[in-house]
Amino acid sequence: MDIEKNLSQTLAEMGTTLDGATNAQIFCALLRMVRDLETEMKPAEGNRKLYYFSAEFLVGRLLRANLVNLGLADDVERVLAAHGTTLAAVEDCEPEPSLGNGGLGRLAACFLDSIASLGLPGDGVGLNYHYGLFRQDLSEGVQREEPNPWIAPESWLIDTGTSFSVPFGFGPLAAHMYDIEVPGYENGVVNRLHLFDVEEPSPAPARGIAFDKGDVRHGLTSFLYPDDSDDAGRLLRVYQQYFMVSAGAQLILAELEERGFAPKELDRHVAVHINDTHPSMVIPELVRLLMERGIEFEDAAKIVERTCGYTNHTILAEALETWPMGYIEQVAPGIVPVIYQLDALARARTDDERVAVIDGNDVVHMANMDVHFSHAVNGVAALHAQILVESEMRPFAELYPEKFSNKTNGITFRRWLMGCNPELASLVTDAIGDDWKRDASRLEDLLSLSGDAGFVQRLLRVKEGNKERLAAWLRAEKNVEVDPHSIFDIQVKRMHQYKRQQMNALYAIWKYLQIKRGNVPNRPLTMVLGAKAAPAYTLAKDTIALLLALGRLIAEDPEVAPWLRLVFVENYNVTAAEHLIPAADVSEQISLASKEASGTSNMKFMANGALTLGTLDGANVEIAELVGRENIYLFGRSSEDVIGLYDRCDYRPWDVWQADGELAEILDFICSPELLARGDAGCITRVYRDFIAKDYFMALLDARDYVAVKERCLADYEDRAAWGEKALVNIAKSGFFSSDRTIREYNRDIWHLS
Ligand code: F58
Repeated sequence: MDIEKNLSQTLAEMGTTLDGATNAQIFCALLRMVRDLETEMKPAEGNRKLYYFSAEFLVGRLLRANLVNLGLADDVERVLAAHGTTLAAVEDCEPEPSLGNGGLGRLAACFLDSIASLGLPGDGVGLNYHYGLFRQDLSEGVQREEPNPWIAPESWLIDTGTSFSVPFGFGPLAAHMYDIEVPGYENGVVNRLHLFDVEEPSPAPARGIAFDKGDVRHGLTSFLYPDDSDDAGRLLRVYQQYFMVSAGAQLILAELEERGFAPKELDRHVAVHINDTHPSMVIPELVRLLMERGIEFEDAAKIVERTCGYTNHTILAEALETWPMGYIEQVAPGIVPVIYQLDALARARTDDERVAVIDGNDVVHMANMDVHFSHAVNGVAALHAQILVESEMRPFAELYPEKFSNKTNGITFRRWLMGCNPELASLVTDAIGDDWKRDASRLEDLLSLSGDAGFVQRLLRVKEGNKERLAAWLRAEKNVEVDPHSIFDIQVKRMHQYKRQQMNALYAIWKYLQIKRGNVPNRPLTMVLGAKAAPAYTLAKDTIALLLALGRLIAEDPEVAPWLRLVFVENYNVTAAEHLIPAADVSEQISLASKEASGTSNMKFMANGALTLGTLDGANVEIAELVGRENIYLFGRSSEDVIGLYDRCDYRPWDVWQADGELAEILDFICSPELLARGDAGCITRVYRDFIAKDYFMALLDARDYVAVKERCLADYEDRAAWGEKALVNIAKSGFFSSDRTIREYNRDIWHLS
């Protein structure tokens, strides 16, 4: 197509020209062009259709992703260059959809991309949050949460004009359906992400994210994960969940009928996937709707079990949702009798109380309901699936061994290599051709360039360019200066104690003290962290305060600042990740072994040529197997050791603090006057106390090994040729982590779409 002509026409309608238009106007013209093209494309077809239910779809900005998949990104870039702008500048006018939180939501977005790219019939089902996950403000040295409005007058949302009536306890509420189109990679397919919304949404609160949680009719789709520290907040989450699944289930049955099939044929023509426990009520809702259509309870339950699959994303017991039956009675009385019947059915299969759907306190265990009434249950990395089967879900795995499997997570290389690192993508293509764009496993062809000093040099130069660009972006967007010649050591992910950003803080203190003593490194180090903390998670917010204070202390110390920087990137999101990941030298994946189900940033960093510094946790285990021990920096206790320590209640941080003088010095520095003076002393002191009194995720246990291995890693950086070789192996082996591979496995073992 003639892109220049198309854009010029649209811009003329807007009263301007390609040369005279602002980037914002060009963005609108491109948005309209893409939407027009996609309206003419068709969804994938097949005998069975997948509905992927998820509370989050962290899709990221969509302009570039759509252009890449339509095969137009390079042409658009050329046209824009001829008119004095760039795609990067234009896409900066696109607000990032605020529809997700972390890995779980980003995984769902990668999956939609792969499902469409593989030409499989499958749509996403979620909610259209207006102010989404909060925007993070760090200007006062602590995290403050602000609304994150992202829906502009012209956006990717398509009003379908369709709505479904959701039968809440207080009466029916219309769920209006908006769609975002999901094009496959150069295959003419467009699937859909369906986002349900209330008809009259509340305006954003003037400041902060506190709002009237009782005003469900208007506020239901305001925020993702409304504060659940009180009953109103918890109830609102149940309202959100039932709204999503009831509307989604009605959509499924309407489309089934349109396709000419009877409700009893649901399992033959539909696959439903439950992404974590937020959509679990789709099970009783589908049973209820089938019963309304004349199917007996037992048959309906069987049909639904054969239709549904469930993915678990965590072994942290506190993260497995449970809801008091009283809440469900208030929100969704229609499914209450169904849940009691499902509980009875499960009890007929086993008398093991540990796996009951409803416990003795009349509390519903969502994951338990999922496992009993899905035909497939999976973990998200080999180690995680093994821990599920051997310990966390052992009674279930004994009851239903055939249901359990692993599906190691993946990422879409369209966004996480072609989109965010075009320089590396073209270097790779120049070297091995472009088959890897359709089949990421072909990246292994790069191994034939191992030992080619010229190629390795070019690889290193791409990284240098990306570091320069990141430095410019940080200056422009976040008002932060970094030295592009320093080592970029990056940890970006949700803020959580198990991910151990607090251990990274200990390293920063150790390094600071080393430099103060005259032990300056070979080369400056830039530590970058980015993370949002859940609004009610005090210790996570405290850790942010500690890192901010440390960053200030280091920056203000003229002896240390030339050698060390600690940058905390405000409001970490997909867009920030797209700038940070291509520029990373070291990828921090330092969770306590056994606690990170998989991780997916580890895969993105690897594909972009960063070396992993990590524990043998989640998918790090598979990364280590793929690249070999010489191409990864591993440290810390094994998952077996950690599980043993928990089982025997055999870890006392106080003892570590008493026995290890050097570590005690680092820890005590947290409460030093110079650090306390540079941040919120209350928050910082709480982190200190937690380290010594609790340290539930054993940061002190692994801290020494962490510091030692990190130092070895940073020293290795100086042999640039050897480092480049390691990066090459990492990129070459990253193809395993394509979400296309993951989706093929889901389809082969669970969905059977074609
Ligand atoms: C993440 N979970 C896992 N949860 O932590 C990560 O290991 C895994 O790679 C990823 O899922 C994809 O499988 C995750 O992101 C959440 O964000 C929770 C959602 C509900 C509220 C608490 C956080």
